[in-house]
Amino acid sequence: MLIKRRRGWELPESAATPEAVFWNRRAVLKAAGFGVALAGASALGSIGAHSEDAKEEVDPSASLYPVKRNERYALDRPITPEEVATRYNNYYEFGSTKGVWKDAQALPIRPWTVEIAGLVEKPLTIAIDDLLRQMPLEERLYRHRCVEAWSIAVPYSGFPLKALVELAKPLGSAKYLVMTTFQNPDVASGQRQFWYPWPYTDSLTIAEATNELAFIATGYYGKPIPKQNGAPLRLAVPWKYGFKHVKGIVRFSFEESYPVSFWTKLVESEYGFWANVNPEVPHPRWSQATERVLGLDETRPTLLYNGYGEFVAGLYAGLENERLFV
Ligand SMILES: Nc1nc2c(c(=O)[nH]1)N[C@H]1C(S)=C(S)[C@@H](COP(=O)(O)O)O[C@H]1N2
Ligand SMILES: [Mo]
Repeated sequence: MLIKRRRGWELPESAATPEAVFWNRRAVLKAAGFGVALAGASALGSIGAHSEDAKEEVDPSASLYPVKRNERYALDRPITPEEVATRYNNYYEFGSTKGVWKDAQALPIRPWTVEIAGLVEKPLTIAIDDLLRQMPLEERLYRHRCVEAWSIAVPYSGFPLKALVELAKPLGSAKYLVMTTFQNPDVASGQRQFWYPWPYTDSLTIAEATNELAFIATGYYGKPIPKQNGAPLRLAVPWKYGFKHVKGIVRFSFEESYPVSFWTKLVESEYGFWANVNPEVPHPRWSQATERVLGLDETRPTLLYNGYGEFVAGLYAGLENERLFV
């Protein structure tokens, strides 16, 4: 199994702010070139960089980052330390504990193809690096609120989901966008647990998918997004609970109706389709009024739509009788 080693060009996080890490990395990469950086990793690492490890380390999208930050999406709290956001994860394909980051390193993320299918003018299968070249990349700071009542605030890089919808050209009959995670039980031990309804899926309405906030994250903290956070691409819809944020996406399918999602299949009473954040609507087993902010020793009041009402509340006008919040 692969063990995470610090790359040669990374400073210890404790020695620098995230921004300093970010700029130092740029400078080192530019001056030294990637090959030298890898040699550094092998010298530092306890495991030699034999060819298999080296392949694993070189993400072909690394040179795309960092990308320019879009300042329209501001935070009301500090950015969560990177070592917290990348070491406390939900990714049931690799187990049900928060420490799945180690096991997630076994997932191969190249080659990786994304299928655009269903009710579209032109179904398409595209390699992730070709898709990245076509999409308008930017960085956004988003809050992320898990239904388990913890939250983080993180810099995602990626592109608006709307850009992918425009590439797909859905037919008028398409009402939902269904996203599906990879299926690879050889490397994802959780997928050998037959009582889970693999593969992981979740869906949005087309109106939600084309809302400006709906984002496909391909980078994290100014670098390619780590495997445990959903590499090479994952959804970010910050007004909804975390379980809607499908990781490791292999398929975007435009449909007239949506399939029952992974979590809804497991516990229908606890995880519905809309899953919008609302402090006043408790989970059947706990309150959603407050959240534990990871990395800060702090509890904060949870905000309606996770604080993104100005962007998304209009999506739900006329749907007041639906189960919008659990
Ligand atoms: N494929 C897949 N996607 C997933 C999950 C999962 O188990 N499998 N967990 C979800 C949940 S509950 C949360 S809170 C977020 C966590 O994202 P993070 O680990 O990057 O913070 O991923 C979501 N996406
Ligand atoms: Mo979650």
